[in-house]
Amino acid sequence: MIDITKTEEWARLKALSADAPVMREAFATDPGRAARYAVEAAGLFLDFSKNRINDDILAGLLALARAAGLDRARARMFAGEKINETEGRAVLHVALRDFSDAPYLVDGENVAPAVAAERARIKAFSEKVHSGAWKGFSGAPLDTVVNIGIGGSDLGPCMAVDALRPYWIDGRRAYFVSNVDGQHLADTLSQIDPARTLFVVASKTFTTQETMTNAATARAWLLEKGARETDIARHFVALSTNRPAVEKFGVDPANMFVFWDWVGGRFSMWSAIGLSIALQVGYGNFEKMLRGAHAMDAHFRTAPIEANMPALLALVGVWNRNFLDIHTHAVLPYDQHLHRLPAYLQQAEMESNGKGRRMDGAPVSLQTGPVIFGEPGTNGQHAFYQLIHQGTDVISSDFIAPALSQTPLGDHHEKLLANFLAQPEALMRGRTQAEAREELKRQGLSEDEVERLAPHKIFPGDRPTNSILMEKLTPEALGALVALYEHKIFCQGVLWGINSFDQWGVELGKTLAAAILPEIAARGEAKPQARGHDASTNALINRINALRLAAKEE
Ligand code: G6Q
Repeated sequence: MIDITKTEEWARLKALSADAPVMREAFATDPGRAARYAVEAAGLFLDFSKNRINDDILAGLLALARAAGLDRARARMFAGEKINETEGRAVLHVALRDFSDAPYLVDGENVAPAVAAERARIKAFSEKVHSGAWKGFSGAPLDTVVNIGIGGSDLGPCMAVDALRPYWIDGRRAYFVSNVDGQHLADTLSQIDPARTLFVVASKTFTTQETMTNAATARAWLLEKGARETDIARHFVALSTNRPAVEKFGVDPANMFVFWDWVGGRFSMWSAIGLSIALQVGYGNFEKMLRGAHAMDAHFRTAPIEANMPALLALVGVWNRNFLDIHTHAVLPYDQHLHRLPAYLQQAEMESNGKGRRMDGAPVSLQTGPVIFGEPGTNGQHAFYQLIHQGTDVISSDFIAPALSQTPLGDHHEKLLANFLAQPEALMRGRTQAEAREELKRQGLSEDEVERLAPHKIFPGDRPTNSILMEKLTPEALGALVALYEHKIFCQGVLWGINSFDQWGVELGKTLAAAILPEIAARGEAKPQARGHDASTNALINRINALRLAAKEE
């Protein structure tokens, strides 16, 4: 495979980066820039003009995409080729949200009919729960869902359920338990009525320690609360690819919803993993979310790279990361219902592109995925934006907002939007020393005070942002937004020459935790001294065990 950093295209961009435009000047001299550096697709509008780019740089980035074979890679993904080479898997989450008759081939077999059949099962099951035909052990209908899953089997549905709050079915509640910290499950169980609760055990592998532990405890709790063994089938469903493990756990296979190995965990909320979404907002709205994602897929698949929203978002990200050396990227949704989107994208981006090896196993010779973090605006403004505006590290940001609120309340939304617009403007413009002085003078400060305070009031500006605007946060818009990021992540992985679809980096800690588990003293039992780890880990284990034993003696 080619080393992209050795190409002429890379060298050209390197040369251009030495003279990257200053945005304030670029906007002053080029009024057409906002219109040129914007794209619309699937109900979303992306303005990427507040980046340190110009026509030459954009042309250079498009040439880089060609050199990296982005067109071809995109076609290979949609064709079901095994582009997740280290796991030998196709990557076809796009098939989950296609309602046409288009075939999606995996190993020569069209998987579309199986996808449609599983969606029909999800629809039928959600409707049975909603109508009250599906009853719990006391004969009462189930109005509460507890989704037990972690990582890709938690973050997507949890984020989407919050995002679609205005679409919640009256009287229904969905909880999400992920952490193996028993407090998470205990806190949830303390709020719910066992007779009215459906546990949705979401695990692709059905072997994940956290999920299996939580599911077993929830099962025992239900039995303790009056259910019999024979009632478990009415209160537990499983979302998984591992039928034998589901059966072994005791879930009736009739209550298992399946997906496939070509659906990566962090790309799985469109599959059976989305059952909790359908249960909370209705299958119709779940389907609308899928259709919104498909609209973005159709755009991504067919639009030329120079007019392709995910590809352009990816390319400006590459520019910022590799040529302007920006290592942190903030996701800032100006919509309270998107408060879990930054957490969702932390996983989507960092687990996908936090890699140091190329697809062929060689070390990369460039910087890959940036650190992703974020909070909803305006909250973040009163917290960490200080560093984004005036810190010594330059951070790029995505600002996301709906033009219309789902729940208009006085002038709240106008105020929210004013902030959504003001922050990127401020980050782009900054404030010069002369402007800082002017402002202080206007406030009537003495010359001395003006001189003393002016340096603190300078904003360097020139800090890159993207603005993503939608009409309203509908299920369709949410689907399109998430698909936009999925494809952006894919494009960046192609440019960086890495496999965005594996996650070997999560393995080592799991292995070590399994080794340590038997060394943690069960409450009240003396344990031998921990050995065989580094001195720090040994000492921490011994200290924990001492604290646990002392607590028993009290
Ligand atoms: C996602 C990751 C990871 C995974 C969890 C849960 O891409 O693979 O976050 O989703 O580890 O795995 P299970 O669904 O198998 O329990």
